[in-house]
Amino acid sequence: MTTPLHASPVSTDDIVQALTAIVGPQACLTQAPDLKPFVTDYRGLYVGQAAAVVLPNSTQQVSQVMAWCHAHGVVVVPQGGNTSLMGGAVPEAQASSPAVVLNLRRMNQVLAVDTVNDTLTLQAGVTLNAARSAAEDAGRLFPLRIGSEGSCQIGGNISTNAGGTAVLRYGNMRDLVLGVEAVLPDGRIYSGLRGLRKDNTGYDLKQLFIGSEGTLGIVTAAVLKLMPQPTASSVALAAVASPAAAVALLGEAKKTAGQAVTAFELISGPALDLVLGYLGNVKSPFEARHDWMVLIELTSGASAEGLDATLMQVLEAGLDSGLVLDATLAQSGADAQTFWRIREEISDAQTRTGGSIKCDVSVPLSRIAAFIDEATAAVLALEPQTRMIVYGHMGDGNVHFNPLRPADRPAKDYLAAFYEPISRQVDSLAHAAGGSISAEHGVGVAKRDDLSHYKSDVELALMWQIKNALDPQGLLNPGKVLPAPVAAPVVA
Ligand code: 2HG
Ligand code: ZN
Repeated sequence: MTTPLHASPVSTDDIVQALTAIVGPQACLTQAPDLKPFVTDYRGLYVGQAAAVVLPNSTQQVSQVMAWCHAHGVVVVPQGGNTSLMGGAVPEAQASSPAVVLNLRRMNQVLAVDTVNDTLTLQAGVTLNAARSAAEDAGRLFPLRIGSEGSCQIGGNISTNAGGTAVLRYGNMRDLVLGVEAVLPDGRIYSGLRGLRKDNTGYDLKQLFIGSEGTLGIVTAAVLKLMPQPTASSVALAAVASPAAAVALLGEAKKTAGQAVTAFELISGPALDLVLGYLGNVKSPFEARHDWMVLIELTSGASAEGLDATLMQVLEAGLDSGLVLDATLAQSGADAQTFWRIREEISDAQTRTGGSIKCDVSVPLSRIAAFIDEATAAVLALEPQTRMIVYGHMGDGNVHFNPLRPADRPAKDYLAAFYEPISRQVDSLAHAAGGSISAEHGVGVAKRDDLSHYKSDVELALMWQIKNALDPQGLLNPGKVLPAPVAAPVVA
């Protein structure tokens, strides 16, 4: 367990005075109404407390804030766009000492675009949308694609190793980062802004800051990989016979279209019903109601007609073999956008409805269909009226398995009765199938204690050893990711 070195914490006034001297009065917020959006998570489920919010405008300022907080035993919670679904970016509610939220949004400069090296160098507070636009302006693609791209920031994408809808083709954020600059808990700056695709000079230190959710350092800038921009895309929605049929169809698509398969998203019947009800003005692309659908996107540098023909070939083979029950190919960019809108608004439709139990699991593709069947049966055995909102990035093995309250049951009652048993069942079935209980949303507070059931003692001890090596006082984003430490050190 980490112990703050400072027995008597400094007062809020001391903190505000010192941090104002570093970032300036406009960039040090202290009034309750100003603090509120920074201490409340995106869904309003986690509300913490902070002495101040600082908005530094340079790596030097971040470094000075961290050095001061380190010297005075003050907790710092790094924050980007505050779009975490796991409560990872807001301070704890029951903190024993005042925390400072350090939000990176003023550090929003694109620093360099190199179209020979195919790299984009930017500050951590650039939104994903702005990063994608900067790439596009240079005739390149930055391929990370997630629903919150208008507000989430590159620093947050890095520290949570964000995934999304194009992982099948391009990988997670970890696969897209070449270099990182990060400020350590004691204020030192790790300068790793290198744009190299090969660098075997010992430990790959940037990986410490990717996916560690701001518990080891604060990412302040990065060098990202750029890709060639596809010139054509083809999108279809297909109703499939079952999750197993969806997996088989993915195999067909990969066989026929190879690398061009960019996205392969699963949508359950109840998920489609929910999102269409929420969108109101969008019609179902199918005449009949189906239990399972997939959205398939192919992209390439070839011609649009050629790509449509390839996707038709996949769908026709699926229809012939009975995997596909019905299919519709987008006839225009507008159609494709509507198909994507249907998929991307499912999450908000759930948030708006309230009372969904979010299980963001991944399972090897070879076992994912059996997992979905088993987990569905287990949930319905607990509450047969549950709406099975099951969707997500099936192409990379990631399913958002989000059982939703029955329509006539208040969210509070449903969550009180079923949150624990349902998430435990779903997570343990995913784990038993060789899967992960958090595929792309991270751990934050929401899944922190669950890690102790699903990680080995060795894994947990190593995580604590790394945390203690970088942040021995436990001042950086405390209460996130790491469950209470194992009692005794693990001896090999
Ligand atoms: C998505 O894929 C996001 O839409 C959100 O990862 C998933 O809300 C969710 O569970
Ligand atoms: Zn997702």
